[in-house]
Amino acid sequence: MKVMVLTDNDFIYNSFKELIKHEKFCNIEFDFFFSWTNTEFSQKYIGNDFKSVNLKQMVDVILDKYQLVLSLHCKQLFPKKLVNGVRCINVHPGFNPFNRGWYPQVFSIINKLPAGVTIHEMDELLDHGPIIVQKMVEIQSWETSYDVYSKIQNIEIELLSAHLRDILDNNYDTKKPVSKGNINLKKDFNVLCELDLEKTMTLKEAIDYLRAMTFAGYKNAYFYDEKGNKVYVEINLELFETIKKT
Ligand code: 0FX
Repeated sequence: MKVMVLTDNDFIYNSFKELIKHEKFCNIEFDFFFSWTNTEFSQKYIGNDFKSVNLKQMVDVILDKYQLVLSLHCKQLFPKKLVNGVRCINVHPGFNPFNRGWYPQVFSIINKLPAGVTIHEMDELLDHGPIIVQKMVEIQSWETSYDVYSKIQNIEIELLSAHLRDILDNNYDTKKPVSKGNINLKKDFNVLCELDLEKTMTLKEAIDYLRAMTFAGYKNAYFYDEKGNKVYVEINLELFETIKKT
């Protein structure tokens, strides 16, 4: 069996390669690809068996060659002909159908909709198809987007370890998402980044907003001061004590 694996995420790429070293995957041929727009990977993985692909241009070749396509954080939209022509499975860092689309945990911290991981069959809509397995992750009051995302990535690998063999064998039941849910796009995230200093909210909402925008390594939230200086904002939260519920 030939499987196409698409990923633009280093952590998942490396963890997945470790996972498939297990003997139960020895009869499967995995080919790895990243998006043609991913310039960082094209420099990093030059001469490697991890190659760039433009899905739109390669649909017929893919349909001819592969029995399964795995999307492990792939930045390209899947063409309709592809999702309708071969079984395509998506590992999504969100709890479908809530906050489908970009950066789910950012929006979950703000709008309190469930966060987690969903592995699902892909259909023509974004992060939408029949659900194979999903796991919710609890967001604690002191956690930033980075903290929640780190937990989510570990759960993605945990679910893949537990279910990959069955997914390859098409040996699973699916359930329909409970509703159409909601979608956030990159532009919605960009809107959140520009802080409106005149906006009124409770301090609790303000802390939630800022921790949703805080992710180590990225400058997200900002404002312009009265002199026109651009100022980046992030928040530091430190857990002092966990109170055990009796
Ligand atoms: O790979 P990924 O975690 O996932 C994103 C989408 O959220 C997901 O729905 C889609 N299926 C996938 C293909 O793309 O994206 P990332 O590695 O660019 O970002 C990871 C996290 O980093 C994100 O959840 C929030 C944070 N981040 C990222 C960027 C680029 C920021 O806080 N600021 C940023 O500018």
